[in-house]
Amino acid sequence: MQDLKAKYLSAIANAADESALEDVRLAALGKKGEISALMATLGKMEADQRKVTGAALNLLKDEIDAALRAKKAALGDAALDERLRSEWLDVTLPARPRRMGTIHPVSQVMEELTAIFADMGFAVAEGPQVESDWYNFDALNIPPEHPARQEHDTFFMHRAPDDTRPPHVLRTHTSPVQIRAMTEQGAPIRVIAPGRVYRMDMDQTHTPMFHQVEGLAIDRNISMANLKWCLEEFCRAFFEVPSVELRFRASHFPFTEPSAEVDIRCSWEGGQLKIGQGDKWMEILGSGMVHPKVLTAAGVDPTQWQGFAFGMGIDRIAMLKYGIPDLRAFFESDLRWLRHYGFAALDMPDLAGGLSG
Ligand code: 2U9
Repeated sequence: MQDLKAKYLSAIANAADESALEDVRLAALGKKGEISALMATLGKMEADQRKVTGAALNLLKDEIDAALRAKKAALGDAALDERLRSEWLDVTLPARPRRMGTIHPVSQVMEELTAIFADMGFAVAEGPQVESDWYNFDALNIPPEHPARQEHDTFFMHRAPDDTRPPHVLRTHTSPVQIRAMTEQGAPIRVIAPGRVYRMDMDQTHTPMFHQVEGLAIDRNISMANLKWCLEEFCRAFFEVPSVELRFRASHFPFTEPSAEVDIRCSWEGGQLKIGQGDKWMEILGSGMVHPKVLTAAGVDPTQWQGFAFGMGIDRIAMLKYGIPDLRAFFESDLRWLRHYGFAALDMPDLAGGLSG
C-alpha cells in the first residue's frame, strides 16, 4: 500500500493537465482501478484481516482522493491564471479616433446646448416629426388662414381622397413638442425641444430640413427679465466668451405676446466674427411670453401660470460658433468635410471642461 500511495501521489503531482489527472483517477479509483480492485478482494478475507486491510485501503483511497482534489483545484487556478495572462485587454487605452468616425457639428452643438440648459434646470423633450395640423398650428394660435399654413411652406403628408383623418404635416417647428409636454406634465415646467424641422425652402441659407431648439419655462411668476437672463447666460456659455450683450427688438409671432427678436453684440473684422464685443448686432433667435391661448390649448390655466419661450436655428449657431461657411455642406455627408469640421467621438461637451474641450 505504501508503494501504491507513493506511485499515485507522484502520478498526481506530475499530471500536467486536467485530462492527465483524470487518467490517474481512473487508474486508481475508477471502477476498474487498482485500488478498487483491491477493495473487491476484501470480501474473500477473514474478518480480522478484512477489518485491518479495509481501514488501510479506505485511508489510502481518501488520501489519493484528497490529493486528486487538491491537484484539480491547483490546475484550475493555473488555467485561470493562464487565461488572465493571455486574454487581457487594456480598457484604459485611448480609442483610435479615425476608426470611430467623428461627431457632426449639429450633434456636437445639440450636446453643448443640452448641457447648458440642463444646468439651468431644463429637461429635454422629444416628439414626432410627423404631426397633426392641430399640434403644429392650431394649438400654437396659428389659424387655418395664417400664411405659415399655406402649402408652399409646409410639407403635407399624402392622404387618399377618401381619408377623413385630419391632415398631418412634417413639423415646421419643434413647438408641438412643448404643447405635448405641457399637456402631459402641466405647469410648472421647464423644457427644451431640440430636433429636426421641415419647411419647403431651398437656397444658400435654407434647407428643406433643418434643426431647431426651442425652450419653454412656465411658472407662476416668470417675466421677460428671466427670459433675458436665461438667453444671456446661454449665449455666454455657448460662445465661450466672458460676457455677451443682447438687444431685444419688438416683433410678432402668433404663439408669443409680447414677442421679441434677439440680437447679439458682435464684430466682423477681416471676415472674422467676434461675439460679445464690437459695434455690430446680429440676430440669433426669437422669443417672447407664451400667448394665453397657447397655454389654454395645452391645458394650462393662463390666469395661474405664465412663462417665456424662445426658438433658434441650431445649424446657424453651429456655423457661427465653428466658422462653417456653407449651410448646405451640413447635409451632404461628405467624409472629408466631416473629418475637417467633426468632433472627436469621445469628448463629450460639459460645462466644467469648457464645452468644446
Ligand atoms: C410654445 C409656445 C411658444 C417658440 C418661439 C421663436 C420665437 C422663433 C425661430 C428662430 C429661428 C424659428 O429656427 S427659426 O427659424 N423661432 O423666432 N420660437 S418664440 O415659441 C413657443 C414654442 C412653444 C408652446
